[in-house]
Amino acid sequence: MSVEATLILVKPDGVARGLTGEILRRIEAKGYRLADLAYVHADRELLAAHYAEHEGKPFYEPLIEFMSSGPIVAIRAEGERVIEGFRVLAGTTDPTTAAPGTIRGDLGRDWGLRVQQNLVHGSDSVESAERELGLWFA
Ligand code: DAT
Ligand code: MG
Repeated sequence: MSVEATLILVKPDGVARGLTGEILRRIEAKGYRLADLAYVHADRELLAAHYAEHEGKPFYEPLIEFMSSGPIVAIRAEGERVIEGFRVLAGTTDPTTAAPGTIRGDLGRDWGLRVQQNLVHGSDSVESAERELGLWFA
């Protein structure tokens, strides 16, 4: 048994498009528990810490700008292997090629922008989850 906690974000595009409820529904339907939930206007400092691994990449600045463009819904989700499980629910990064049945595959749009506006974030490892939950739910 390996009950884990992960950080899920409904990004500004998801909130603006009115998809928060649909995304929460999919998380709960899978059997994960919504252990904490917050409506956040993220500042640059939080976003820089959150996306530190991507600093210097061509999409970094547009990513930070996009993530600060509107409110985010931050979720602490808990469940058996939820870290990997939510990444599977979310689908791969590029919404055009993300598999149908996933959040990004079903609902994501390719807007032709410099950064993928792909609706959700999910931590990618136990270490990332601990670090990111500490940032968003300090
Ligand atoms: P993920 O969100 O699937 O974990 P990531 O951590 O590699 O993907 O990148 C963080 C975000 O940055 C991603 O959700 C969208 C954006 N991004 C990543 N790679 C990109 C690329 N090649 N072009 C545009 N945006 C990108
Ligand atoms: Mg990532």
